[in-house]
Amino acid sequence: MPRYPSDVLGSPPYALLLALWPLPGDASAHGPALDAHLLLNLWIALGLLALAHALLLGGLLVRGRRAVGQDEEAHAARRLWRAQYLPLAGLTLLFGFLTLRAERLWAGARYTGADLTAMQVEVTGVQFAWYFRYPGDDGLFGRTDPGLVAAGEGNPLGLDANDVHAADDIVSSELVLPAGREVDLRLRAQDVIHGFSVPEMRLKQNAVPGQTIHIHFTPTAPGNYAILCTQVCGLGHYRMSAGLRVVTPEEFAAWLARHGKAARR
Ligand SMILES: [Cu+2]
Repeated sequence: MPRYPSDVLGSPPYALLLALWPLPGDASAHGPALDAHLLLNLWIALGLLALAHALLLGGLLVRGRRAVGQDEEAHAARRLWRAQYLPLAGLTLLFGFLTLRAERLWAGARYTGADLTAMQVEVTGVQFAWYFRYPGDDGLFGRTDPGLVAAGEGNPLGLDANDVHAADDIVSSELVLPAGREVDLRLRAQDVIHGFSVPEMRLKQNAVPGQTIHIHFTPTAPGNYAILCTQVCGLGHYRMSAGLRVVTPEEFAAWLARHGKAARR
């Protein structure tokens, strides 16, 4: 099982860079492509840094000489093109290419919406905890009402017990997902803006009060991962975390059945 993107990319320069500064392991289907793009950016920046120094050094040692018969003005214009316009045009093309590539990778893949078969899970951020809701056997989320929120009485999301779709909803403080299946998360916040982040899944998205924000991904590697809050959301922000447990589809079915029964009791 590859632990670092370098294992996937396999080339010595990538491996060298990552050995010095390793990223968290990749555990989602879209992660390796994002990592490869990040590393491409870093290598290009490193190359440009080296080139800039070489040019500066070269400029100090070798002064451009005016060709015989060339007048001063034409010489200055040539220097301007070579020293400013051409590098600027090159950089513009380079940054345009990197931006378009990033847009295709990130915005294109992340915001085109999940497949219709993706599993639905609602994520709610509240000072200072994360709650995860599964729709249960009927596949529909029940109604919630802010007036019914009572974390101390076991109803942190304010589920309306009179709604027929609410009875089988499963609310958990741990996010459990099956490996290899796409999941569509709907992010919500009860009080202030929270930041949902799972570094190993290469996911980071704000949860904003009054909005339902979708992010989708496919976890690939079973294991335990930390879910962090990346927005300073109050005095207890430092302890706002939860766990993501990626399990096999069989383990997930067993977990869901166990919690489903508990929810209906
Ligand atoms: Cu928070």
